[in-house]
Amino acid sequence: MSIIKDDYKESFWKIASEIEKEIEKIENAKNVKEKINEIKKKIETLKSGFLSKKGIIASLLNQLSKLDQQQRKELGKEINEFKQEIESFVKSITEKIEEKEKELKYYTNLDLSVNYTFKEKGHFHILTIVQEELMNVFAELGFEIIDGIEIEDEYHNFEALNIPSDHPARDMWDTFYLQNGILRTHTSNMQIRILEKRKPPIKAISIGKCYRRDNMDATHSFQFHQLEGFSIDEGISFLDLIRTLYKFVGKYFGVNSKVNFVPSYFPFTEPSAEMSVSCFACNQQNSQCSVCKGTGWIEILGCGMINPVVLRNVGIDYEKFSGFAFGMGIERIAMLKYKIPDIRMFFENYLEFNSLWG
Ligand code: FA5
Repeated sequence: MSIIKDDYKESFWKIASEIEKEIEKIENAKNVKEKINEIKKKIETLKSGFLSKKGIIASLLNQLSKLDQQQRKELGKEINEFKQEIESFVKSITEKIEEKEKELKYYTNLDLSVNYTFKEKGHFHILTIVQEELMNVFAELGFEIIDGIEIEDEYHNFEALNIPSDHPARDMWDTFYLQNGILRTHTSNMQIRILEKRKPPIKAISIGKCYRRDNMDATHSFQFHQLEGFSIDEGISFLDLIRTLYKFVGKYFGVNSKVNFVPSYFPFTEPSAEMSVSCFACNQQNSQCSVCKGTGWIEILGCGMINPVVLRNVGIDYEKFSGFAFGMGIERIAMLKYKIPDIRMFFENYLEFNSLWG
């Protein structure tokens, strides 16, 4: 025979497991502090209901006096075991809720504001500064400035520029292929994009990032910036191109700078040339120079007269209009102007380097 009715045990463990569940989900409560207080009250009610002087355990123990010695011994043991279960549950659940309370205090007292006064102002990266300078020079020379896009399709990056898919020039302009296009290899795509919308006379520049499969060295990177410029009108000649580039060099590098033109080849210009500026690192004195590779010259741009095939591709009457175009590497220009010996310095994010232009 047992004087501990199953109902007592059942109702104790029912309330106990409800309290445990509530503690597990306490973080989801709208008001955690209120929830903690609510649970603490439930624990107190449970404790006094079972363990206080007028509680269930006390009343069960009272009933023992009516029984004989043998029954008292057996049932007394049973009641004590139940009492111990209750006490150990109350102890562990109280610890848990106190722990939650401590966490709550810790997080609500956290001061997440930082008392910090910025001593140094931010400033533009040297490549941004150079781009601004170049825009100003070309604006003075009468060029308008038009924004470009970096993710391009093969038609605008190659085909419209007279570089069909089997053309060997594609090898030197190999690039990164994306699901929705390619990363442009040069800013010459903007000649096509702009001329699809605008008709001559037009004189414009466009600046932006380009990407290539090139190996890194002092003057090459797989990611760099170019400035594309072009001018189309009736009667534009190669002389206009040379004059424009000389004016640019004089204004930007100074009138004493040495410039060299060599014939070159681009499918989208005919004739074509490359322009170099004398090497700032060795002043043309070191046959082992790593910057100019001992040539004394640093190539900064490709240029030429726009191929009539390109004009035809964008619906311009190539018998009436002619134009020149050029594409220069912004990093190379910045290296020359600010005597920066290695293109990698632009991208390595060394604060010491970046802050030189602060
Ligand atoms: C071109 O990209 C032609 N689109 C330029 C052009 C435009 C020619 C209009 C005619 C008419 P090229 O691949 O040579 O040409 O690159 C032009 C300039 O970009 C180079 O002179 C150099 O200054 C810079 N450049 C090219 N490849 C790299 C590279 N991997 N890293 C840094 N700069 C580069």
